[in-house]
Amino acid sequence: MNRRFRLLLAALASAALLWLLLAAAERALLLAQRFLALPPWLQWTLGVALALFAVAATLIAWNLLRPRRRPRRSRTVEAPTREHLDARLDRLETDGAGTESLRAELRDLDARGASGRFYVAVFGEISTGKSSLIAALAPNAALATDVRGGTTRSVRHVDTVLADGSRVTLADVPGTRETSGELRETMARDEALRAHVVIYLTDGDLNRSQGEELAWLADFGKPLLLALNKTDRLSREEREQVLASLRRRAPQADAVVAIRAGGSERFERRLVDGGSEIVERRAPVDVDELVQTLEHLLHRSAQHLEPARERAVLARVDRDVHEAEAALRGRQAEDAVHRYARRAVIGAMAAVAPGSDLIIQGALATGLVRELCRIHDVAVSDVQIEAFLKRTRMTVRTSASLVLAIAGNALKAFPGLGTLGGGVLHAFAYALIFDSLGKALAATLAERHALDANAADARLKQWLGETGNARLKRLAKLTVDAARSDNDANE
Ligand SMILES: Nc1nc2c(ncn2[C@@H]2O[C@H](COP(=O)(O)OP(=O)(O)OP(=O)(O)O)[C@@H](O)[C@H]2O)c(=O)[nH]1
Ligand SMILES: [Mg+2]
Repeated sequence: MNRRFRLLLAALASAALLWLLLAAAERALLLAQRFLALPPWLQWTLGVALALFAVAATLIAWNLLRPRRRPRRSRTVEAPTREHLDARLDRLETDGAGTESLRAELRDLDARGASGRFYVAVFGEISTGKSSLIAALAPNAALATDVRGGTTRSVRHVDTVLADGSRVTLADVPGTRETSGELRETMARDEALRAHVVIYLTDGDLNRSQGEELAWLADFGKPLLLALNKTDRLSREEREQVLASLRRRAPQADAVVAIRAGGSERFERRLVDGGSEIVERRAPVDVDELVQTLEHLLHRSAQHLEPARERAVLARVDRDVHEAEAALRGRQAEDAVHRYARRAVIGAMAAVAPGSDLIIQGALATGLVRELCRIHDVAVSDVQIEAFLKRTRMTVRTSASLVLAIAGNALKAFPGLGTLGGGVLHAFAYALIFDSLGKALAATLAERHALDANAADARLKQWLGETGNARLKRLAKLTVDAARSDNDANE
């Protein structure tokens, strides 16, 4: 488009706009004239209606357009009730699973709740100055600090009284992100969950993993104080920049403060002979702002502190109970599969004339399915079981030659099997089939919490062809043991 043409278009558009404005003005004047010509009572009614309309429109527009503040923190972590957890722990104990560490965690929860003390965990990456901060807050407690990362190896509690008289127990925990310090990191995280307030320490701007750690802590909904340590290493400008960045990147933190928890400073001292020497001494600490903020947080949110702490601990115990339940179900399912595979072997050995076709032994297979569903708390009907077994029978039938070939190889590989005489080929094949069926179904139930025939059947196909040496050896032993015990019982 050339310049002249664009100018012409602009001129036309301006003229159109002017014409529209004039038309609108004319209309407005006309309306005003008509309005003035109205009787006063109508003028008032119309005026009030127009004013109400304007107020309502403004309110609606404000509601739609006003900048929304982000909710300060996402309280996403949910925890079960204490009664619910206790009942699940009781059930685990009845089934012989160890629960002592989880019971101890709950006892600790009660003890801290009853103590009337505030628990404050100092959390952060290694060498950010956690132990130094605790030493600054409780000067009489001896704590090790070291320039080498990873000084604090276990959780340590230090009691102190704040200026306002609050009785506080500070927890010094191992630093996170230490090479091969996973166990200590778990220790630190668990302790952070047991605290009323967490002080998250950093000695610079947040890196990605620190950001994730902070978000994880914030999800438990307890007060979170972000402290920038080692500010002596920063100029005033740098310090303000880092603080601003921390506030921006950690909106979940209730407060962001700058501190100086320790370290040393070097200075040059003039000697009497005119010379000089470099002297190193403990640097003065500056944690006043942190202490004041901590006192403020403790008292401002006093009524929320214990519930949030309790919720965090219960959520963590819940996660562990869940894992313990899954592990227990896994063991129980394994036992059941072993038992049924044994019975299938005994059944095969006892058969007068073992058939050339491999068909899953009906009653045993039904029993196995029922038991695995019971272990996994999955309700199933007889019809569902029958439909599932019908399908697996087809799969076993189409895999029969593969299964018999595996059994044949096992007979050669494990000489003990050969001594069992006739029927052993089928006996081993049944051990393989029941083991595969049990494993496939148990894994599917654990994953889907339902008897999903498609998924279980797909797994069954895989397991039937699985010929790892350890597996075949285990099944050979199972076959020999079952067959021998059956012989012994018959003698
Ligand atoms: N310059 C300076 N150094 C500090 C400051 N606070 C702590 N340090 C030094 O940082 C190093 C680590 O301090 P620690 O208190 O051991 O750190 P930590 O976080 O407990 O370390 P881990 O227990 O290993 O995770 C030590 O050399 C401290 O002297 C500070 O404010 N300024
Ligand atoms: Mg330490």
